[in-house]
Amino acid sequence: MKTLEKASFKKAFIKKVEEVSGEDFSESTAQHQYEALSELVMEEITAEWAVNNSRLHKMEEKQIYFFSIEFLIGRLLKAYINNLGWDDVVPEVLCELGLDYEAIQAKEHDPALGNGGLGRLMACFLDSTAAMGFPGHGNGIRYKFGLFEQKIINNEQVEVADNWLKNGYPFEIAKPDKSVIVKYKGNVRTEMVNGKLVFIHENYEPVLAVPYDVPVQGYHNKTVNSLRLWSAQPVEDFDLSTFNQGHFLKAMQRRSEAEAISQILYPNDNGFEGKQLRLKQEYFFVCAGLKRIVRRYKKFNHGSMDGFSDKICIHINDTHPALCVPELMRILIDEENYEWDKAWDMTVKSISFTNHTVLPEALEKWPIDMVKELLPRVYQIIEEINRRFVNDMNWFYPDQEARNYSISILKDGHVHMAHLAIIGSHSVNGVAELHSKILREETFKDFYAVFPERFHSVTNGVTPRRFLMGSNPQLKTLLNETIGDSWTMPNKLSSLEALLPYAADAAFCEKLGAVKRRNKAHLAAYINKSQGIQLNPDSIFDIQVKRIHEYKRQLLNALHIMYLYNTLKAYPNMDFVPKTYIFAGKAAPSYYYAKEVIRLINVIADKVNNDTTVNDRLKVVFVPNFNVSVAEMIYPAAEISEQISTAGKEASGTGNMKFMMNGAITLGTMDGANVEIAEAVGMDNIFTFGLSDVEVANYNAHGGYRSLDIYESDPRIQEVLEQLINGFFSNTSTFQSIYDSLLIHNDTYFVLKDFASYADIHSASSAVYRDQKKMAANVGCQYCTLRNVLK
Ligand code: 26Q
Repeated sequence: MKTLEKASFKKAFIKKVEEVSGEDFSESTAQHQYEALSELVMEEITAEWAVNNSRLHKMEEKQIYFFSIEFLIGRLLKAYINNLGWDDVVPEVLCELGLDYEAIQAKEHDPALGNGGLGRLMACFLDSTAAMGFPGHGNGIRYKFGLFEQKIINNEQVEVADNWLKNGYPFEIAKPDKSVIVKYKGNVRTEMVNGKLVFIHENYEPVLAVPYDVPVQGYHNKTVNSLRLWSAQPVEDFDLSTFNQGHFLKAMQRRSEAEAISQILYPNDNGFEGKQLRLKQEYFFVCAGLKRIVRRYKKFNHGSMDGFSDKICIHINDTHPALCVPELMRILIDEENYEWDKAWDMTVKSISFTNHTVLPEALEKWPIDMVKELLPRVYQIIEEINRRFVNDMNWFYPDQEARNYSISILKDGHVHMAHLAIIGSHSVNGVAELHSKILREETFKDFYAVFPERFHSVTNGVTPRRFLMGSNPQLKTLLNETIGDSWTMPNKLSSLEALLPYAADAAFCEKLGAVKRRNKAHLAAYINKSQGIQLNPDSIFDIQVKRIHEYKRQLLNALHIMYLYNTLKAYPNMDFVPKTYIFAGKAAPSYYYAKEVIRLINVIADKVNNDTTVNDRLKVVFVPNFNVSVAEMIYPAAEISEQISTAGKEASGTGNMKFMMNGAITLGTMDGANVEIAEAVGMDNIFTFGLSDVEVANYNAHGGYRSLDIYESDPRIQEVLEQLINGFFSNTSTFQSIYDSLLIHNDTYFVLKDFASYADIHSASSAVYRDQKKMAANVGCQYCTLRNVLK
């Protein structure tokens, strides 16, 4: 890496600001400064990017392409500056010029091209891949509108369109010359050509896919990979003057239908929505991405696809890109003239698949008629894949009729995308040990019986560059001063184990506490400024931030706070460790119940925060518009990380890891990657509670448990449930649907069942906190867990 020379950078920056603003430097705004800094960064990166791209074309190394319908990349300016090693010079120069680096960074609209876990995981993988110098690239959609912005109005979530491109985006390069055509609808005709049956897709509706590339810069190395995002456009701009009235309207309709494909990200997380537009999106980036990869490979290999699977990995992130399987088959058979068996072998060798959820309502299945109409040739291929697969199964397992039916791709009028993905991949993985076990033993057990060698477990990881070094610079400095900086190198996070002896070092623990205190004050200042709520930075910051979903059980946390409030009111003089409960997260706009939970949390916050009798001892905050930038501010300020999903439901969780690497203690169920966190830190350094996945499964096998039993036997629960419907927290409204779900619909997510053990573990955690020394040692111990957290 070239080191940045301070004086020349300062000169170049001033010049650039004047270029972008057309004004004297003294007249410039933070927006101008942001644009100038971004341009300077891009100039540096693009030079190296070109070198990387030409190296890539030589195919010396195997290349991986991550296909994902979401990439939740977060802001890039600071990440680029840190990766370039400019983080010592840039802030200093800006400071000398009297500018505010944070304000400049805040001008970057945080791209929200994902919902949560699965989209953010892809962004972390891209970061790690580049940091380790591997050639790996993303392939996705350039949504015009990302995930909605969340406002809280009258305690409720209100969605506002996320027009993230309105001021332009400085970190992308449009490559219209690399556009490709994606074909929808129409019909397939067959013809004999030279004794061979060929398939001709005709009368289709073409859409132009235009790629925009975003550089993915490695950490202190020369690697620059690419995230390619496709934008949908009409194939040609019609010469409107030649159209009569009827054609004009038709032409305009075609235009907006094409543009609609990349117009908006579906805001559902862990929930399937079977809309045709979504299926169009799925085929759109699959078809466009594969076309360019194939074209590039053939150019390298003198026009032949032979050897493709030795050089190219296609990784599909959940089932959303599962059409890669039939689409690659279509290319190999229809366009490259391979025989079926050879094409199938190449396809399966190229493709691998990660599953991210076991919730039945999130598993994708598309009505056969919809797939047939939208993608007639692709559907024929799916049918043939299925026909051959079912034949094979019946041949090898003639006595397994029920199982052979259960694993087919086409059944009950639907295309089952997970089945397509498993059958078409050489590798299938879950995202934590427990989740992979559930895939093998429950969700995909019939596939596991047939293809045991395909199943793997790859526990998720998160990038420490963004979520520790970038978001918590003071902790980074303290760690460097204490054990040196070898842990900052890619794949060397386990060097943090050198901290273990310092868990008993009072001076170190004091410094660690001081860093935490500053991060808490920083978050408190943000909350005070944006929401006008004053927090006590000496209270425990107990934080739950993630999408709002019944299985994640924000409700359990909320009910427990209601109970604590009731206790404080009843026993005003009790010994109580002050607590600040912080929530953030978005609910899918159509998920009524999740939105009711948001409303409940805000209603509780209003009541508790305005009650002067509890004041400094209990505060509740719902931070609006949780996104990557807000997350980066929240994790470093946490002492307790709430990871309280119903056991067996959270595939992995990655927020749990981000909290942990900032020294928060996990309070959670034995679910997802919490299990591995518990193993790494030891049971003394984690607060676990609740039913196990096996206990939950046993109850479910017998129709659930009886929530009324708990209600009848626990007065704390009786009180809070009655408060949901008697207007106690808000005299204008009640929470009947939540009450009903718990008592009438028998509490599917075991909220009441786990309440007592949740309350117990909270009071145990307060007891530890009271003993500050123990707490500090505990925080120190967290670092040994990092061996689990990737690269
Ligand atoms: C499907 C069809 C139509 C519309 C939307 C969807 C859809 C969209 C997003 C279905 C599922 C998702 C997202 C799933 C997800 O993010 N899962 C999370 O993945 C993380 C990374 O592996 C895990 O850590 C989390 O546990 C898991 O919930």
